[in-house]
Amino acid sequence: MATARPLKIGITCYPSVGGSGILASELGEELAQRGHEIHFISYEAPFRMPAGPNVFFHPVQVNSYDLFKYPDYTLPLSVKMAEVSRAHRLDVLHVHYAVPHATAAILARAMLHEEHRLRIITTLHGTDTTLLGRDPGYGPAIRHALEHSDAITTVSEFMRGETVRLLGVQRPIEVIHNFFAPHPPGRSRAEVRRELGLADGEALLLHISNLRPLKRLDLLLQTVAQLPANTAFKLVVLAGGDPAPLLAEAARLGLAGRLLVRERVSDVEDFLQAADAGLFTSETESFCLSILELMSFGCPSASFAVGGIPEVTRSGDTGLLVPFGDTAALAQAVGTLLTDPVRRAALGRAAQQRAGEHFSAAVVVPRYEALYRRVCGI
Ligand code: GMT
Repeated sequence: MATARPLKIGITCYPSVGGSGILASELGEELAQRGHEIHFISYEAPFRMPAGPNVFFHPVQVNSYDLFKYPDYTLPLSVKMAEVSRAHRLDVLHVHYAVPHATAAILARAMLHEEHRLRIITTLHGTDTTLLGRDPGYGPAIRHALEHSDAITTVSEFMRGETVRLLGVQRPIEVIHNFFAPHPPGRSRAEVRRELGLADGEALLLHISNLRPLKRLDLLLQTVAQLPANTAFKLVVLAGGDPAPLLAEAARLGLAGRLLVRERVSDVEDFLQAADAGLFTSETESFCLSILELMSFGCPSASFAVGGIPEVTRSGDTGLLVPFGDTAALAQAVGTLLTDPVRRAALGRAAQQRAGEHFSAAVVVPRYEALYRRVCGI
């Protein structure tokens, strides 16, 4: 039987630290390992962009002009998308996060006319629907780009529902959950804990995020402040944004001694394997990749049950979820994770198993490959 030919796939994402860029980079890495040719198109190489003989990066150059009050990225991006698609005969352009990537892709396809039939897949990741989808200055453009994409995917059922509700999209939307394919940690658990200055018996409570307002770091600190004073732990925050306000607020609450912040961490697996529990306090999350990352290392998290999080982790089975805003209940959940090693281990084992069964590269990446082949008819 003839084997299907490898595909030429363009990927556009935000290159900075953030779940959609991380997912897109890991997808590119997995697809390249499966023999496909991957072309990343963005203003910078993605934060976790893989290296390899069949991985290419095409930077988008944005020039600045005095006549513009606001620099424009959409047009140079669309020109680069068309150029790369034409030069490399891309089968598919897979854009992660609709704004402005999906609109630029539709424009690129229009610029190619009949000379090259480019298929566009748009994956919605979160605030491209839940925040910008509500904005009258963006909503109609997002809806237009979705209606003209060859396929739309969302990273959770929650996101699919929000996309229909907020944008009125009538076309089929396929839910393809996120995956995580951990790289082997570079350092041992003991080395990481030593580097962080953790004492023997002190638990590591991990929070990973870009620190934007919707992560509700006020509630994170309020939760930590409610833990009994004799709980031995440090809160380690891997920050993808400016940590100054968090540090200031922690100092104000007398929590400075509890908090350790690390910025632009690329060896995330080192910290994931060293963590005892995760803590997340977002007011919304389409998925929450960080909870999955911790699950992959057998580490349970405590979180508010918002957005797509209950699709990722099952409360009482693979983690602990409480209603949004109830910091007392969340503190109690975190306290259980930090002080009950038997419960923590049981939740962690179930979390790792769930991550492997539902959210591994082996399960998820073939679904994207099947989608690419379906829209291309090959
Ligand atoms: O939509 C965003 O806020 C940005 C995006 C990102 O780039 O980090 O985050 C979203 O995508 C991630 C990957 O699919 C999800 O794990 C996050 O839950 C989601 N963020 C929100 O929904 C707030």
